[in-house]
Amino acid sequence: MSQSPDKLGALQELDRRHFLHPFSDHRQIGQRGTRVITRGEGVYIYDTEGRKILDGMSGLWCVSLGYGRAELIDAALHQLRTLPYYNSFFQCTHPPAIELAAGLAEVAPPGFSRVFFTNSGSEANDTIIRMVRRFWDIHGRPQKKIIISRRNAYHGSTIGGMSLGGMPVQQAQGDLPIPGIVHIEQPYWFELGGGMHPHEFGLKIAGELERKILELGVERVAAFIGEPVQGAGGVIIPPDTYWPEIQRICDEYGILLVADEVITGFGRLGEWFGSQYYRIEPDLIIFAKAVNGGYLPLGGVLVGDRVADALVEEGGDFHHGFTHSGNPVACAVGAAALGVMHREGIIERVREEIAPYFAECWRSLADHRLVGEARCVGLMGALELVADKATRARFPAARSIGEFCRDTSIEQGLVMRHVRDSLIVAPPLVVTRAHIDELVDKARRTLDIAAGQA
Ligand code: PXG
Repeated sequence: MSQSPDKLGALQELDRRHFLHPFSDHRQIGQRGTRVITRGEGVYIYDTEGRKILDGMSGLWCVSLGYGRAELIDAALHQLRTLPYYNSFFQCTHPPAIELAAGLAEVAPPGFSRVFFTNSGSEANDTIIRMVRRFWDIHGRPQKKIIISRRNAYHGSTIGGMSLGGMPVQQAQGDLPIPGIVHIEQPYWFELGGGMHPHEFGLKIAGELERKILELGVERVAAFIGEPVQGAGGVIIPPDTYWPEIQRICDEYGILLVADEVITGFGRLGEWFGSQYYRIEPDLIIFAKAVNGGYLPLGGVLVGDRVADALVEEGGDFHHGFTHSGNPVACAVGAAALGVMHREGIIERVREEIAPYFAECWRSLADHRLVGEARCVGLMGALELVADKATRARFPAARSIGEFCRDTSIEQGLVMRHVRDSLIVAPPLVVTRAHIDELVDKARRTLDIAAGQA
């Protein structure tokens, strides 16, 4: 499937001239060119030069069932032929959205029976800003508007999603965050924990939520939002004490708890939802990406009964929705993906077999001289790259060792992503032990090459 150098060059040139890429420095694209991915099969992607690359990031955390799944493709084709589009406004509905909504209610934690569909995680996060504010309005508490989020969170790229996120460099473009969103510290022990035991650190950071609620006044606080494990922020795995304390605080002050499960949903942590892994009981769950194996744009909000009852019984018209809310083709693929997850016991297999094997192999990288920490949970892993293991000192900022490793890794035939000076992976849930061996071998080779240059 490799293409001639001429064809590749022509594609890259058209790309450079016409395609404004998301989250990309276009001058760099112009200088370094792009990798043109043409095909995917199982857990591998192929580029125009015919190179076979293990997809250690599941696309962008979404292709959880691998590429080329006949069940998903057939479901899309069948639905395209039957009814490619109809809306779900104005008392209309259609079978794929109904079937997927019911299927999601079945796998959601207890107390979730309703779903609001969007096309992306970002739109789902914009939706919850309106939904939690609407919830408190319905309860006669219109002054409860503030949503508390965390630094280094990622909740999407729309104005609402980016405001909820906690990445100042990104927020500086477009004068964000919007009013009514405030941020507290993240549970990033390796970076911020110093000499503190992780348990003590988890409690301390969670305690910031309580202090912030008291500072703002509980009568103004509507909700807290967090990713069970921060993904784009660098696979930040909270200490065990963190989520129970956050839950206690949300319960004590009666504020809504929103779990953004765009990455942790649908088996990534070996449970249907990361909330179940951490035993938290959110009021709203954001999903997207792996809901339909990443084959088509689809996201949404699982709406817990506390909020759904208010919206449904007392709320009247909720003036919110998108042309493609519950798109029939995207939903049909979602229903098919749930079917695959059930039939093949994908989630149980992650929990019982593959995640423990991944943990054993991934953590073995901790002995490498560049690795300050090798952490993982479910099928998410991160390596902290350091110049000095004992002091956790980083490399000078001018040398992006993370970016060097990302590029080297692709040359070795493995997609890893870098976040600052860490490397992260989130392979498809269908990886075998042999794939994990390959992933860890290639990651080690990458580290060796980087160490040779360091
Ligand atoms: N919430 C979370 C937790 C996410 O990870 C979104 C919301 C937004 O979803 P949409 O579908 O609007 O993109 C995300 C998306 C990265 C990367 O570099 C991560 C995401 C998106 C793009 C890049 O890791 N996550």
